[in-house]
Amino acid sequence: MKKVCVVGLGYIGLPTASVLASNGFQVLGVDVSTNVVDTVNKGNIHIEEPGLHTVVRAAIGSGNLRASLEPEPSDVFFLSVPTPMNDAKQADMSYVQKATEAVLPHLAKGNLIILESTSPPGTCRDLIRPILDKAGFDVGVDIFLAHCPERVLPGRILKELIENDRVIGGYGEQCAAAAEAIYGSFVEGDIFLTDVTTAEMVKVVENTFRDVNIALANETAVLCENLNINFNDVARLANRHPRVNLHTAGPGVGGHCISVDPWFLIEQFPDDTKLMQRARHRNDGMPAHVVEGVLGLIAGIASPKVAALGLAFKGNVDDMRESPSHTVVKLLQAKGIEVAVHDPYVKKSPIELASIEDCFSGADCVVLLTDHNDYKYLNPVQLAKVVRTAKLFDTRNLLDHGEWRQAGFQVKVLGSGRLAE
Ligand code: SAJ
Repeated sequence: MKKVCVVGLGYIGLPTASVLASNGFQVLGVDVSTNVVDTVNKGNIHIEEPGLHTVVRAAIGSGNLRASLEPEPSDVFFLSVPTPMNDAKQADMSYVQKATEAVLPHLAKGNLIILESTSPPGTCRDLIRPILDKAGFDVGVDIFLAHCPERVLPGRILKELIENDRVIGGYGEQCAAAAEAIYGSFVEGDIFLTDVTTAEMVKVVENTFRDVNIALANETAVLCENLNINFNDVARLANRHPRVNLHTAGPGVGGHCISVDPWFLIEQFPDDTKLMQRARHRNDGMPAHVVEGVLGLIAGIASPKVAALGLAFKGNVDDMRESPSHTVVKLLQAKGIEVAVHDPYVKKSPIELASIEDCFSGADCVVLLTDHNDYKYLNPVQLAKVVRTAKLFDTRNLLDHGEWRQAGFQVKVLGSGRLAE
């Protein structure tokens, strides 16, 4: 049975460690947080993800998974640590560097190191390899190094961890083959082998592809508002073309992936990434665009109150990182507007959260910011009785607008110039 050490027990590391453990590997999960280590050792979890608690509990119960603050000698070391962006929009690679240094004293010839963290192209070659070189290892000969970027969607992590295709970049063919043997034991999707830097680029460009396409949707939505037509009609009809797939317009792009990863390329190649930079700015500008729409709806109302629905970066998750909904609320508050915020998923928030009743009570404009499914079941007839002015701005095209109009609401949809269509 192979012994595996997973460094970093976050959204990727913990599911990976527990899936490996349930596939017969003897796994040590390592984290710098005592709270995380204690929680996992009790069979509990510190993050919200459907199905994860069951898998972790079973893995701990089987004795195949343990958590610790320190790595131990192992056959395989996974590095699943954050690669955030600093205020200067540069990748902060200090966690990857520290994780590599932390496993160094436990490495032996023949071991395999797999970087899973999304990283700027060149990280394995220019950051990890020199650390291993300095410690006297010959990478590709007596130590194997591979990059296998995670690709899972929050909310569907366990399913996608097993079903998604994987790209494995090796520091030479032997490294890629060694990593393939590990992933082949639990991945049901296809596995493709390449070199490390190609694998790093594949991951970053996947998220950049998404960012640029969402920016195109958002830009088209703004044009549709000016033309007094509806973006959602345009997208629905354009997408009947076999090679067109307009993405969904909205209040912006959040999360710790799509809004961050393009900067890894922009930072390295500022002159050759103008398209990516324009896309980032378009998406980052959407919260201010939403605020303009809200201001238009409440113009002329004395001491207006806005009811904001949703604070998470996307529907049905509790994650607020880089959330455009949060930015909209902050921008409105900075203008001195009273905003009551509701989110059924977010538990810890820097902004005070209200119950749905308090949120709507006396409101002059309801702005739907996050596409949580729960909001589809709101009763506009009841809510029309408690608001002061019945106005709705749906920035996600989520609600049944006919129903809300019938209940007396004036309805604005992001990407549409028309009111009360
Ligand atoms: N969004 C739109 N319009 C769209 C799609 C998304 O405005 O058409 C917004 C969402 O509301 C959200 C943001 O974009 O604010 C990102 O959401 P998402 O669900 O598209 O993606 P993430 O950030 O949760 O996960 C992404 C995934 N990458 C791709 O789909 C290419 C996931 O597979 C990656 O594993 C993950 O990034 C990651 O960790 O890199």
